[in-house]
Amino acid sequence: MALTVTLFLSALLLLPVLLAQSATEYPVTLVVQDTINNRQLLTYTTIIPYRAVLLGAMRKINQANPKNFRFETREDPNYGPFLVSVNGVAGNDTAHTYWQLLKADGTPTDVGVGCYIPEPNETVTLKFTTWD
Ligand code: B12
Repeated sequence: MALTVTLFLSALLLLPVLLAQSATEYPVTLVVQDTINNRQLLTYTTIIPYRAVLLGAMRKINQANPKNFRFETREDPNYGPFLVSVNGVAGNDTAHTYWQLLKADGTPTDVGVGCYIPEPNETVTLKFTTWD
């Protein structure tokens, strides 16, 4: 009996937390940086649902600004979507260029656009750069 009451009370206490999580939306900002082609730094902000992935934020930004923000991905059989191009600028294997994904602290994400979950209010940078 005591156990049942304890379980019931615990569930009751957790309920507001669960409801708050499912209703939460937050802004994320996307910066597009391409110093290789001397392009102007571009910044976009959108609102995403709780723990949505970066690709979802990019799609929302594209829908809101179809002329100013467009991108292409290629499906990798193992790792999911690979970001091939942003605003018409595509990575190139021969030139060793690619679009790198950087977290707010400037370090690269350890997963691609289809898996990365931005933090609330995080600024993620898409940086056109080279690999060695
Ligand atoms: C080389 C390499 C790259 C090169 C690939 C270019 C090239 N032509 O060689 C470059 C520098 C472009 C690269 C980029 C990134 N990579 Co990388 N990469 C590797 C590495 C070291 C070897 C891949 C390889 O050559 N395999 C052998 C070949 C024969 O197999 P393959 O299937 O043909 O390989 C292709 C895929 O691996 C693909 N690829 C490489 N990285 C990534 C990342 C993602 C998300 C996708 C979808 C595909 C992909 O490119 C390879 C060549 O075409 C692996 C780690 C490892 N040791 O496996 C990480 C690895 C695959 N990369 C990883 C990551 C996270 C990235 C980035 C997202 C990093 C970032 N924050 O920017 C970016 C991709 C961004 C984008 N534009 O979408 C992760 C993927 C983990 C995951 N579950 O998502 C790995 C496993 C490393 C890690 N951190 O653990 N990568």
